[in-house]
Amino acid sequence: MTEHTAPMSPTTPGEFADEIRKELKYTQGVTAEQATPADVYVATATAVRKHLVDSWASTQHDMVAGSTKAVGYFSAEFLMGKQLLNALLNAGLSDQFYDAVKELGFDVQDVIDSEYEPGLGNGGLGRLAACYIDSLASKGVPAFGYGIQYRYGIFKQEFDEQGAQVERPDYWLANEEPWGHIDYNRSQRVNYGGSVVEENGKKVWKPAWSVRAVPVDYMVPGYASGRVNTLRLWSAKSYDEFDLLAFNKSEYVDAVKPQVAAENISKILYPEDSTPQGKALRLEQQYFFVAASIQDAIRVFYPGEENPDLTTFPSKICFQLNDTHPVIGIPELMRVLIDEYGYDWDTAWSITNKSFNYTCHTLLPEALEVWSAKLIGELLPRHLEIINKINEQFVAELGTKTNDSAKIDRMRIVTDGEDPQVHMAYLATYGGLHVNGVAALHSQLLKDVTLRDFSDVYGDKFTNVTNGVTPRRFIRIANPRLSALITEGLGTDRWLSDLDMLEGLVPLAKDDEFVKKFAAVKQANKVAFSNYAKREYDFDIDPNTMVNSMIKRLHEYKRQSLKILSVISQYADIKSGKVSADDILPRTVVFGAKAAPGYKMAKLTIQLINNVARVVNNDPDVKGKLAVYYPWNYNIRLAQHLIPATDLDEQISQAGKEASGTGNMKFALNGAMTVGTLDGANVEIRERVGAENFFLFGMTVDEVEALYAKGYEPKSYYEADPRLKQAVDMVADGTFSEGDKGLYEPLVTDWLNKDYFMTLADFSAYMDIQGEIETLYREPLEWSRKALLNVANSGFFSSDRAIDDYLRDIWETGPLGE
Ligand code: TH1
Repeated sequence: MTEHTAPMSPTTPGEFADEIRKELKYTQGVTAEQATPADVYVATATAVRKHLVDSWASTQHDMVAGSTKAVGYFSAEFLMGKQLLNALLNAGLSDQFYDAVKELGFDVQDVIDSEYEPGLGNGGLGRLAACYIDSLASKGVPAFGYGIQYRYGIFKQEFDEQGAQVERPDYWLANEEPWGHIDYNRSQRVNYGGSVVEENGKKVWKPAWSVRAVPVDYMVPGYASGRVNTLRLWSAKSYDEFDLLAFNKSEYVDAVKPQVAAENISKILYPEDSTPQGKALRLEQQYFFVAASIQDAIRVFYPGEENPDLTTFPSKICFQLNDTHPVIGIPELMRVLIDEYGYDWDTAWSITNKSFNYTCHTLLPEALEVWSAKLIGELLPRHLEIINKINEQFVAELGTKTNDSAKIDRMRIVTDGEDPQVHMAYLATYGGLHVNGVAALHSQLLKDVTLRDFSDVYGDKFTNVTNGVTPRRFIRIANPRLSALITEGLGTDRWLSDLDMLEGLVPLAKDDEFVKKFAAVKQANKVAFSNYAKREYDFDIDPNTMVNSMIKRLHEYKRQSLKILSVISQYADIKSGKVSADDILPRTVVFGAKAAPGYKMAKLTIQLINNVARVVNNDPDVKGKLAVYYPWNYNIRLAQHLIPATDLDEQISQAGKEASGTGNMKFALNGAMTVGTLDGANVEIRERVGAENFFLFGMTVDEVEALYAKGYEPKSYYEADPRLKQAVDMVADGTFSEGDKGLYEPLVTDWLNKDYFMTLADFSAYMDIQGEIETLYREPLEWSRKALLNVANSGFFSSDRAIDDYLRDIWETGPLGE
């Protein structure tokens, strides 16, 4: 496809209004007069889907008929965000939609707001999967996203009277959900439990129970590609008891028990980020979607074939493992090939090895999934046998490559001893062709530290793909004002599918008039955000202050505590009169973050932030100078509103802990300046936008390592910097807990005695750079010029570029028909 702008559908606004009316009448059963905005939303969604259906069918047809290898993106999370505006944009119906809805007598915002945001992911990893399937479709690469349609997504976050996080279930399917198409006729059986017996010299798995995996299909329309891919999310349903009895030959009551459990499999998303839970249900989920997806891929690419030649499988589709969550797919494909299609071990291994690639998203060793062999054996006995055999083969192979037996021992996929454990990252590294990290620094650290032994032996497998984000959602839809200005500056909107074109804005950074327009866009976005925050949260945000945002999961390594300690210090300085009123740069600090429900320190940090906000915002002494807001339930929608309005973005994790980050990219692309450490993709952002356009502070990875080695004593930093001492003391003395000195005791004790992520060690540097930030902000034109250079030089961080990297270095495929 060579067309660059979204193909404008020939549909006129009047015709589109008629289509919506028709859906209201024939699908919803209401007239336009009776309809609510929610009805209009559903009718519009149904109408848009009809515009996409032909391209969807032809994409699938061309994929199966053609010879272009497809990509199967296996991910336990897809954090899609709302679908309506994205579908309209890619169907070329955005303008028609606005006019049609007005013609029908509705408010466009009300219609858009009627869509409930699906929360089928925790954070960056799930959102990355959503950006990648958008880019795959926009490039015309045949691809499936494969995952789980959880009935409950990430919890809804509320704050109680004390400012503590309360989790509420997110039953997102309570209302009509017009995007997912349930396809009962293409369901798959997924088996669990039981035992393995030998029959005629063959291993035969006799499972104890099974689940029906029903696909729910979501169209993934490409931007300006004419292609529509599929996101296939599996939903667990039980088989009826008759079927079960025939299958299981057990007693009725015993028989239905597991079937109740069956539907639990896709019931809830684990609200964990970076720290896996090791629960049996989680493994059931992982196997559930992976097993269904592998069967599905065989069905799709060998339609109706009894005895398909699966040696061609790796030329039809390759699977990307989004972190370790789908790694059980490796032994599953082995099982399918050997047990169901009769291939010998070596042939099966050769097919499997070519079919998988693995992306690692973390550096925290404790975050690499490890399953007890006992648990795997109970749930998937045949898979445990296969994993053990893979391990034997692996250890033997290692013996030919190294004499270092200690190293071989460290690398075992299945550990030795009483209670053997299975290392999923090791299985993925050995079982697939490529392993990649998600930013240059991260990929380097994977090779040097986390997977060092593996990179010694299998160095060729290791590569980097720096993450990216989709400019359609995160610039075009989130920031229409900036999009219009970019298009004006470049004289075309082709940048939306070729983001490197943003470089064309570099010369315009010298043009004061253009820079002023850019500043005006930011100001208008801040006003819009202030209105949004008023409407949604009843916050009174002053759009004439610097908007300073920190949005991401709440995690100690991300160091929200560093930010809040600095806010406290600033508050103390204003109150004590240490800084004069004229010297204060008015600032609004906005946090957005959910904490895993069982993560005590993270939850206490939330409570601290909320109470700092309460104290600061109610203190007349700092009014107009400093304000702190914590909109609850941070999600994609809030991100889309806040990012375009942000002046200063916080990326302040301890160096060596954030694998990449993707929020950092979204902010840079929307013209925020970043204050950050040399961590994750910050390193590459700074390289590209220029060191002079990035506020760098803090220790490097090497300095962090050296300090750990030397023995880190956080208390010495507390004693050395009076600003830090004062801030910590205020947390301890009850200033933010109505005098209760016990509330934050666990936080204070940790800071002073352990502080594993070295918040205290980086505090002084962080405070010192605030001066630089404020000096620049007082020069609005210079600030905006630098912010514009952030936009102009961040085209690299498009998910389209990331997908190009995957296509070239990992998948070795490309657009359909090329
Ligand atoms: C995140 C990483 O923390 C982040 O740095 C990165 O930008 C993002 O992935 C996308 O690559 C991760 N999210 C999870 C979630 C789970 C387990 C591990 C990670 S790493 C459940």
